[in-house]
Amino acid sequence: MHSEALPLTSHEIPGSASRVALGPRAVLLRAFARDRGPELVTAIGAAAEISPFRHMVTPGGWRMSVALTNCGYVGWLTDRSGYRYDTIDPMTGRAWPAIPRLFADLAVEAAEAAGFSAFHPDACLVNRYAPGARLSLHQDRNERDFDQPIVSVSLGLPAIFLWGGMKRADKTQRVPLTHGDVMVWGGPDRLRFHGVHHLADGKHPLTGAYRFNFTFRRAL
Ligand code: MD3
Ligand code: FE
Repeated sequence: MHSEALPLTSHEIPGSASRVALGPRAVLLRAFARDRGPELVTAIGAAAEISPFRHMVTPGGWRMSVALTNCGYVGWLTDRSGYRYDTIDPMTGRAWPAIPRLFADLAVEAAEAAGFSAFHPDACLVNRYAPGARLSLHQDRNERDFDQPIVSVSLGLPAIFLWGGMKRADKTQRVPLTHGDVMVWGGPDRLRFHGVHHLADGKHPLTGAYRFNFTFRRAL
């Protein structure tokens, strides 16, 4: 008995998810999480039953078009008094849900694939984009240790990620992100300005009219 060898697509060949170097310590692992998509979407739904998605307000008084929630020991927040991490979800008055094992495994595997060993995230910020939602250029600097990388996972509808420089006015590069793409950022790239272009209309088989992005961080 023998079976015909089927040609494997790139994401089925172990370790061959295509890599794009976006900077000295910034790497895009195309489709790295694609096979885990269904379970990841289910886990996001379970976390959102404990801490629902909500639109937060920036210190300047703007309602964010992106809805967010968190899992982990601490969650990222914004309100009129500023940006910060907190162990308590202000909407429920209780702890955020734990980071699901499936999420943690993925974060550690992706960090290792990008050359960061011993990544122990204590926060996972989950962003939900509906068509029209966007994230303006910003830096992530509410974490204590900028030597720890950030791992981000994109699921569902595609988006254009805007990747800038060390100054807000620096030219941005447009990077298309699709379902299952994972990015890892560290070292000198950790403080780059970045954002997400307005999400286009669409329907994704797993997430419907949404894009989800979750970012694992070491906040404390
Ligand atoms: C580069 N999220 O939550 S993920 C954010 O798609 C955020 O929802 C975007 O920016 C999103 O803060 C982009 C990729 C990402 C995340 C954090 C970074 C890139 C980063 C921190 C430093 C540099
Ligand atoms: Fe960010």
